[in-house]
Amino acid sequence: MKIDVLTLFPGMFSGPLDDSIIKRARAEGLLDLAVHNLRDYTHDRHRTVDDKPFGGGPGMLLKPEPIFEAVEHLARDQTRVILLSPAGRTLNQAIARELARQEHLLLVCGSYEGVDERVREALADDELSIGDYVLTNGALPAMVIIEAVTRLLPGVLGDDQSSHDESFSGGLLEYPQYTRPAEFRGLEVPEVLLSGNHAEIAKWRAHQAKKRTREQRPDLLEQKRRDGLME
Ligand code: 9D3
Repeated sequence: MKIDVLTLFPGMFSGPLDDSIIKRARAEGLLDLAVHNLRDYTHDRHRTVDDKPFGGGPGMLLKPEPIFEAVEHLARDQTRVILLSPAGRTLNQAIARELARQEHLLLVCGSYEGVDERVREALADDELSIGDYVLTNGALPAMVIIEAVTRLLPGVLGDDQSSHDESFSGGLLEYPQYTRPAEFRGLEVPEVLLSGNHAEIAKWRAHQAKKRTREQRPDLLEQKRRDGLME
């Protein structure tokens, strides 16, 4: 897969993408990633990327010309152009899986100022947020998407991990897990896990997963009910 990123902060991308699974995916040619500075698509002496909103109001907006020029330069027929903004659909595992099937992603990072609406109207195939909190720009969200998508590309992770994901995507949080020692600073591993009784262990895990989901993420149980996956 090819991923291009368009950002005002290309420097933020060195480090996170040079490590771990993304580093390996790039080295093995499974991921071709390039980060582009939006200012390189300006033509004036000050490399201007923003301007005041028509109609007034606080702050500035990313102006359309540099973004249009950059996208027209970088996009091909198969490209999915994704605008990152707090007003987008919220990223989830289903969206990550869909993005992982694309040939080419072009991630356009928003900035605190917001973008001229014509970018949305005429350029973006999709608008994504990573959650309901305010960041200063779309660079970290772009890296989150790159990470979530890259680990789903064929050959990046072992089969083990992929099948494990499927069960998480089944809609519950994970059950509690323990490793040695069986007692640590007076904290004990639940007896059933040491019992060797695999039927009992499976029952315990299912119960714990459901309890944890009810306590931490009741919205996931509600979603399963709506999807008709329960009882
Ligand atoms: C001033 C009103 N703001 C709307 C809440 C405008 C605004 C705030 C922050 C516009 C852009 C930004 C910068 N954030 C992103 O570009 C962004 C983001 C985010 O802040 N949270 C979660 N996901 C994303 S994806 C891009």
